[in-house]
Amino acid sequence: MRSTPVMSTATRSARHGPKLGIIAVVALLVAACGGGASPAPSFPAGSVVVHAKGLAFDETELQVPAGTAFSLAFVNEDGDLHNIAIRTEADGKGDLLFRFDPVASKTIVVTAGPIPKGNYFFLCEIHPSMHGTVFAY
Ligand SMILES: [Cu+2]
Repeated sequence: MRSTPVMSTATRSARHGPKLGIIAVVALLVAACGGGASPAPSFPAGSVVVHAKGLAFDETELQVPAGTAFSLAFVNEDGDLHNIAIRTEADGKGDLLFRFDPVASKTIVVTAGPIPKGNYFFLCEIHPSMHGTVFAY
């Protein structure tokens, strides 16, 4: 049963290789754009993923590993500049533990930490109304 479809696929690939290649690329693009809820699969394993859209973060609580560097993937779907700064106190106060420069309409992956175990606060430095809590544990 199984050998018949496999053989016919192989035969089609041989005859229409380039065409199938184009179809595969289109399928990947659709997969990348579709859904929206699930993070893109291209980020490093274990990445903390944050989206910014409509002047809001999609996460208000970030759980990050304490005492070790981690990968932070930031997807800014807005044309507005956004960034993330992690501080020891809310409202942009306290010590600055981490930040990256604002980006617009862009996805970046940065290395953050190490941050000691504890509870912290993150915000967009341009739009302080975009904020949330960081749990390093
Ligand atoms: Cu912002």
